[in-house]
Amino acid sequence: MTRQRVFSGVQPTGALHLGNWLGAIRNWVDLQKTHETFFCVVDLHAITTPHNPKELSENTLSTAALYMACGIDPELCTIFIQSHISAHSELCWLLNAVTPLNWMERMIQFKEKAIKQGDNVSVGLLDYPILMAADILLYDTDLVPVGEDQKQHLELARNIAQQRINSRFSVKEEPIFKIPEALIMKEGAKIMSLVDGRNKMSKSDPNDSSRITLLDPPELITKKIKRAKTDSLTGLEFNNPNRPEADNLLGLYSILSGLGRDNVSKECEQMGWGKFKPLLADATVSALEPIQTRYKELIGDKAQLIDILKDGKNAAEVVANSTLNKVRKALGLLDRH
Ligand code: AQP
Repeated sequence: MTRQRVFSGVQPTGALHLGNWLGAIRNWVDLQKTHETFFCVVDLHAITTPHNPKELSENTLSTAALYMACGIDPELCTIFIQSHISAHSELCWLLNAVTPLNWMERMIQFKEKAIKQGDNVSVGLLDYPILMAADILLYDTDLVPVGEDQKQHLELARNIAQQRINSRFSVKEEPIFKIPEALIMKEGAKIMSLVDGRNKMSKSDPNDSSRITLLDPPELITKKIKRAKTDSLTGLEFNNPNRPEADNLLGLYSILSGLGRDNVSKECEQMGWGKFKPLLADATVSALEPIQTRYKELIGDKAQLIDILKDGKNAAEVVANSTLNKVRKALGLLDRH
């Protein structure tokens, strides 16, 4: 039986944090055992906001190493760098040509990120969801693991595929693109900032104390948790809309300790913040320790890492080029071979 295909990626816009791990990569580790998986470091997305070139290449390699340190296994999945396969940019252009501008102007993430950047908003930022559509559609993807924040982008990819390509250009009703479905992930889907429980933890938040990165040393983790925003109440609880920090930190503790929500609910219902924070710090340090150890080994052998990414590129490119050629042909571009 053929396995369903999954595609996903993370932008190398900075050090990966607990949100990227618990909301995305951790789920990929399970998916690679049951699905055919393509995991990509989406470096072309990372240049749509202001960036430092030297940091970008370092972050690209370290993101790939972190995927593997978290348990992504190149024997089970295809792991590669987006910009190494030119079909991503080319399909993006083809999709640009058929997508109405007003579909793009509705994208919430664009509006949010554009506000932060004032006059410096690039066309690339507006185009980001079309590049994402190209990423997904190139691999005949069945399922895309998405958090709440990416649902709108996946819907756009589906609409472009169905309404702007398949229904207009398919010959003999044979669809050009497979229409991908969202795979909504379970508990821990959204990890919030340590300095404001109403905002998500993010790589690009200028405040370093807002996130715990996967490579933070134990002392720094403890310090960040000690400083994390709390409230003046004793006893921690889930799901109280007036206590977003309690919900977030308790949620983190339940996942990182492996105890689960019911157990930590009981354990912490009478607990004060002073007692809780060291527990959370210890659980975080212990959960990250094996990832950090494995990361050091991987990043210490760059030649091997680059070989793995080359193999991934070669495998992914065959699939990507085959889809791209189908689209080129359907749109009437003269065969280049
Ligand atoms: N706080 C979060 N909680 C749960 N999941 C999260 N993800 C990101 N932040 C959280 C998930 O990580 C994957 C990769 O995200 P991305 O790098 O492509 O872009 P992003 O969602 O915009 O992530 P960041 O960390 O906030 O990066 P910047 O600051 O560069 O925009 C996605 O699956 C996402 O859901």
